[in-house]
Order: sequence, then C-alpha cells, then structure tokens
Amino acid sequence: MREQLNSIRERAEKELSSVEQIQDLENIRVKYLGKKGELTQVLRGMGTLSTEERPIIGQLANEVRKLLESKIEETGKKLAEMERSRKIAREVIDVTIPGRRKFLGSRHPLTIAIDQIREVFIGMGYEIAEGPEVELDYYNFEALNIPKGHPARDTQDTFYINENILLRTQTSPVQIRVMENKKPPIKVICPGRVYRSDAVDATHSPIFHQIEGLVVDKGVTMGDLIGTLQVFAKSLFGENSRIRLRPHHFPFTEPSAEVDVSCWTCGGKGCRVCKNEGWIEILGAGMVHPKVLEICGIDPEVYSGFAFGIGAERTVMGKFNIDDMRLLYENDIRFLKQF
Ligand code: 2NM
Repeated sequence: MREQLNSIRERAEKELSSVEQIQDLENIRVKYLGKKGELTQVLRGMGTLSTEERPIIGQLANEVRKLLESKIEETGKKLAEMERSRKIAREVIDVTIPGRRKFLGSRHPLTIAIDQIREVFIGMGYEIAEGPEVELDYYNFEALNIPKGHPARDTQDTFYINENILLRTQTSPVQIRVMENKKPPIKVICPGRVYRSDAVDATHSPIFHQIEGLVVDKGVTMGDLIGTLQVFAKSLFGENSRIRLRPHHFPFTEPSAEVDVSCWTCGGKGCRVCKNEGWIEILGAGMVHPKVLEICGIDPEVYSGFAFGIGAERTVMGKFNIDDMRLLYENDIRFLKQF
C-alpha cells in the first residue's frame, strides 16, 4: 500500500507538471481524488490493514491527499493566470490609432429659408397653421372660387386621388379651413408641401413648398399688404431691397398682383441672377375675393383681408444662387454641406 501511495503521488505530480487545460486538470482530480479515484480506493482498502500499520498508512495517505489537493489548486491558479495573460494579449487595443471623425449634418437649405420666413412673420404676430396634403377638391378649388372647368384645375396640373380627393396644389386650402373655424382677426402663415403634375427640370418639380399668408380683419387694405411684403423682403434679402407689384389675375383675390423683389445680387441695376431685369418674381398676392370670404362664413361687408403665396424653392434658389432646382432634392452631401 505504501508503494501504491507513492506511485499515486509520483504519477499525479508528473501529470500535473505537464497539464495545459483546465479540463485536463479536472480529469486528473477525478482520476485520483474523485469518489472512485485511485486514492479513494486505497483509503477504502485500509480495513484490511493491521492495527499497527493502519495509522502509519493512514497518515501517509492523508499527506498524499493534502499534497495533491494543494498542487491541483496551485496548478489551477497557474492555468487561470496563463489564460488571463493570453486573453489580454489577444484583446490589446492600439490607443494610437486615430479616431473616426463624427459627421455632423446640417439643415437643408429649404428648411433654412422656410424657418427664416416663419421667423419674420412670427415677429409680426402671425400664427402658423397646417393642414392635410391630401385634400378635398372643395378646399383646394371650389372654396377658392375656382369652379369646375377653370384652367387652374386642369388634370394636367393636379394629382387626383379620385373625383373629390386630390393632392393640394397650394396651401390655400389650409387658410380656407382657418377661416371656416375662426372668427377674425385672423393672421396666419401656412408653410407646407404642395403637388403639381409637372415634369422635372431646372425650375420645376412635382413636389415643392409654399408659404402662404392670410390676414382678415376690419379695415384691412392693400396698403397693409404692401407694407407687410416690404418688411418681409427687407428681412429676407436685406435692408436695401424693394418690392414691385404688377397687376395679375388670381380667382381667389381681387385685385391681384405678382410681386417682384429688387435683385439681391445687383440691387436692381441688372445682372446675370435677375437676367438683366433688376427684379425677381417670388410671390403672388392680393385682396381676398369677397366670394371666398362669404363661402367661409365671413361677411365681406364687415371684413376684408389680404393673402399672399411665396414660392419657397424660388426664394432659396435666389438666396443661395442655386441654378437647378433638382439639386434641392438629390440629397448629394457635397451640395448640402455648403449651407
Ligand atoms: C397666392 C397668391 C394670392 C391666397 C389666397 C388665399 C385665400 F385662402 F385667402 F383665399 N390664400 N392664399 C393667395 C393669394 C395665394 O399664391 C401665389
């Protein structure tokens, strides 16, 4: 039994000295110290020994067990430490590699212009009103004094969903809804997306943006309209800019005008930007037609109002000197980065 114990110690120590995996270490433990392990078997056989031999062999067996236990623990620690070092070596981070720069986006030029226009009118006490882009024929045309058969509602220009429903061609239907729901005084601007069945080219897009304005109160005159548009032009295009009204026709205003702003590039002398005109057309305006007021339940004998519509794309293209409208929708980062 003494030889057996010595043999167990020697073989276990030899195996422990060359072990490389935690699992192999566990196998060694089971092999010698487990329930059916070699050392356990020896201890079980001690009943056959004489009373003199039993304590001596018992002590030796205990020493071997303690020795193996401590060697196994020690080897386990060593293996864990080795594994940790290997892991650290694998996961090494080179802190000298330069970082990746975060790309910060910017506002779209259209948004910049629309926000600026909103600010100007908010400064004059206007509220912002919004409405559906999928609109009833009634609000887009009928209530705006554009009866069936009028060229403005030609199917060439309008995207119809069905006979009564269409994509709004202007933001005026929002203003009709405001007038229906609110008693004067009314002072709103309606920025938003509008749709017309136009082919895409440098100055046309089937989806574009408008900012329409509406003021209704007692005693509102053409003078108020002109003063308002003058303030608008100066805030957007500079203190020296002037406006010019040319007579025009809209079904929903009377009188109506197309409005030009003096060229922001040459100041009116004539240049490439204004095609030598000195003036650039950016909006339409007029006094709200009495029929439109009446349709909305506002007495035209008591109240009057003015309205205007600003083309957002046209304004942005002017402001930023952009010669092709398509650039505004292509999302080319090299273009957008410039604003
Ligand atoms: C324009 C030009 C002139 C306009 C009229 C109305 C309403 F609802 F009051 F009748 N809203 N917007 C208007 C007038 C729009 O856009 C070029």
